[in-house]
Amino acid sequence: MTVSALFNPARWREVEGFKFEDITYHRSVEHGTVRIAFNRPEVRNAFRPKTVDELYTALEDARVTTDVGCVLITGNGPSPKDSGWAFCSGGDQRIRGKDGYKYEGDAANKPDVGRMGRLHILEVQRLIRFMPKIVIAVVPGWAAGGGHSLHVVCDMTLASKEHAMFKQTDADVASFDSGYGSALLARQVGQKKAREIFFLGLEYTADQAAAMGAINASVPHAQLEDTALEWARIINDKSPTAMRMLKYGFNLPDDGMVGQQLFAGEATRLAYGTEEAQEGRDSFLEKRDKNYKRFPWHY
Ligand code: S0N
Repeated sequence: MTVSALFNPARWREVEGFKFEDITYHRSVEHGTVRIAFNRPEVRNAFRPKTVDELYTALEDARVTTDVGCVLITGNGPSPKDSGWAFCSGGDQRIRGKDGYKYEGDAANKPDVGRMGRLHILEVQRLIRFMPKIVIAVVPGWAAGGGHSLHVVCDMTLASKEHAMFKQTDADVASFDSGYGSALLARQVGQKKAREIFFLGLEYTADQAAAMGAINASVPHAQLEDTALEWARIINDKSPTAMRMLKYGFNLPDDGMVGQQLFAGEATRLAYGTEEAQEGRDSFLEKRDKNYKRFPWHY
């Protein structure tokens, strides 16, 4: 089965143990990189609840796999209908219920209300944001609506020079991201530009997006995935601890106390490895006075 016209099967193997329908999930045969791809090209890779569940599952697997340092999120294509390319066109508008729940088919197929009564694409956004791995959006075509917001929340974005298009349609369909999708975008491209993107809903090419700092690079379409894999190789050669501290450091000013919590948690974890921390633990366990005198107050 052809995964995508840009996918090179010699460089990937399918990750075992999952039965996904709306996404594909592969691991590089060369380094600690996974490729997670929307696989609904006939609807410009719009996501339905099942898609989001699968995306979350794959991302969580990448998060807890200790020899994975980089995650590529992309969209398979082109569309069999019209050869159009997409990263993701956001929430599937065909199944958006007026009660806020999303389901397909008749009422009997409606999933458990408690489980689905939420916009769980936002949980995916938080997982991307908080996971201590570097996540790259690899955009081969349209990034629209919630798909646009997903690329915004990724650590970096590479896009097809010929086919990638960026458009924020949220206000057209009355389904809006007033969180990371807009506020973080404003941090990236500036307040005026971010407001233009949302308030006018204009279409931007990869070159235009790169010029405004919304993406890292506009890459010839045929080289998009190879370039992403090369960037991922470079990332995987770096110090994992340095990379996670850098990611959390970049996040911190915009993530409030949650950002501080993540950064501080990492600092505590690192401190646990010191003799000083071991003295604290051992003095308690040995029921003796603590003695930190041999540890300098570094300047
Ligand atoms: C992406 C666009 C600009 C591409 O235009 P183009 O190339 O002209 O292709 P089309 O002919 O328009 O599309 C090809 C086929 O794909 C279907 N399709 C495309 N996008 C969607 C979609 N999002 N949902 C369902 N179907 C889609 C087309 O209908 C067409 O099908 P056929 O061939 O059968 O006619 C253009 O397609 C476009 O503008 N798409 C819609 C983009 C959009 O508005 N997305 C939703 C925006 N909102 C969100 O994503 C929010 C996400 C979310 O879950 C959420 C979060 C917070 C609050 C609420 C929600 C929520 O939505 O519930």
